[in-house]
Amino acid sequence: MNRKAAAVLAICMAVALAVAGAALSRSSATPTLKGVVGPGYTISLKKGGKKVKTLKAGKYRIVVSDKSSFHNFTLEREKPSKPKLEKLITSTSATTTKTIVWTLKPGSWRAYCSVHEAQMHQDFKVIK
Ligand SMILES: [Cu+2]
Repeated sequence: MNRKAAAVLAICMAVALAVAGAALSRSSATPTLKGVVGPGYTISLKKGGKKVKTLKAGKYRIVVSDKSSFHNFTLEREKPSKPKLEKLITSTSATTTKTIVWTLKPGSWRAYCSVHEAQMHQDFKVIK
């Protein structure tokens, strides 16, 4: 085989591998968490209809339905606090549904509205 043919073959194999890899990662389902904030002073994060208390560390699809224009939905790892893992998923003024995919690492986590955190929060653990 000449060098050019070898290079073409190598490229074809790389493409085939990439396609197979994408198909694999799609078939291994990412679990979905559902967050709801508002319209009142309530916030929740659920998995399969149940309030999240403990999760296995890993990648999650997080779908947040923000039903209020004066609350937000924030997800943060509180312990350990470093490195900082915090995400404002829906902003305060927005009334929207937003989906993110995020890797949750082990620790103590909190879903909360940063404007009214004292009354609007849900704590949960992420374990290895
Ligand atoms: Cu709020």
